Amino acid sequence: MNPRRPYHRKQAFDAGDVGFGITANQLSLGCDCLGHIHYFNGYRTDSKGNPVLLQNVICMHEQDNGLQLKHTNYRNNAATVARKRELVVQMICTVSNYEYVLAWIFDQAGNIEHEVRATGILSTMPIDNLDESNPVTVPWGTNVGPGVMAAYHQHLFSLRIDPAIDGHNNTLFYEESEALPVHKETNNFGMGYRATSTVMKKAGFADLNVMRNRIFKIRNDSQINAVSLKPVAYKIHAAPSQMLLMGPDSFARKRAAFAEHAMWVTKYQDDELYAAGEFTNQSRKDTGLSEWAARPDNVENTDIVVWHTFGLTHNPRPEDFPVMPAEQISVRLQPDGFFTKNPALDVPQSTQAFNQSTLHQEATTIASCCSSGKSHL
Ligand SMILES: [Cu+2]
Repeated sequence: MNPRRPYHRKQAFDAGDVGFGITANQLSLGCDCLGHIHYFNGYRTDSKGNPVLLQNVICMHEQDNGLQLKHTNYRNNAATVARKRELVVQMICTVSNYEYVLAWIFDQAGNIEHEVRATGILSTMPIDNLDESNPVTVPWGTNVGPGVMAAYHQHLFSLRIDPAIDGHNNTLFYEESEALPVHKETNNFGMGYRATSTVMKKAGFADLNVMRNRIFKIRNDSQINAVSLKPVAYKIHAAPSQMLLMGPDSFARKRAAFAEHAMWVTKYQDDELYAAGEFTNQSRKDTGLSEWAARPDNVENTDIVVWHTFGLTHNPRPEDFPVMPAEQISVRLQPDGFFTKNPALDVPQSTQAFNQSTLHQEATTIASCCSSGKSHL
């Protein structure tokens, strides 16, 4: 998003133009994942359509992510505690200067998280900032080194969700929370709030609304949860993000309509897999979501596809250079009345016999270096 020539031409579809398969790292033990690891191979096609084996492009491992649940009975101090153990399925793609680390993370409470990490090396341009008496800065970039400027830019991702919530006939809707009107009989103290639901009946798009806590959910109207008495559903913990900042007449905008709105819903069609259309290389207009979401399709209680646009408005920091600490962003799918109780209740309790934690020996160390032999603790 450097406004000067020739950078106005630099608008990459990292997945569509370059490809995350062809740039996938071949992973190895000890480098990218920790612990007990299984690797999956993959294939890409060469220019003649022949399969080319890519070894170890996907890794699967487990990781500990703190507590899954805990409660201490304050009357007798008895505690129930289970750790949050996650299954991580991960690939890493090197797209020229940048690395994208893409992971699906499954936990034992039914959550499915898609995490993106962006790391690697910033795209930089020369800047004449070497004369300390005449410092040069620009409003659309950050000086990250002597003579080196990194322009502001955005990374926008489209997460395609082809849901089957207890079957393929699903509905996308959003829930908003709002204060109940103060009313002598129903809300005399002004304390209450309620949730309203809006169904996406026709193919199209919608935006997020943090001030109304707008939460998108996918439900199956033919399957009623025995406890909540509402249709079974999964909610989408969207990643609230600024949409594309390029102007309406810019080619990037014409080529990437998906980057204008956070949530899209289309009726399922074979071969509609890529948000900006199948062939993005040197495309002049979007042949993806802008066309598919404009069809007057009913998307209520049918086979739908939900697309979530999220990303990073990345105004570089000097700390992002020369190699960038990973920026992390994630979208989580969470059961919402899909189960009848906490699905992690059968996770074994966390115990010292299993965890084998060890005690930090700080007191001993200090005592041993004290001439008096007394601990300062
Ligand atoms: Cu960036």
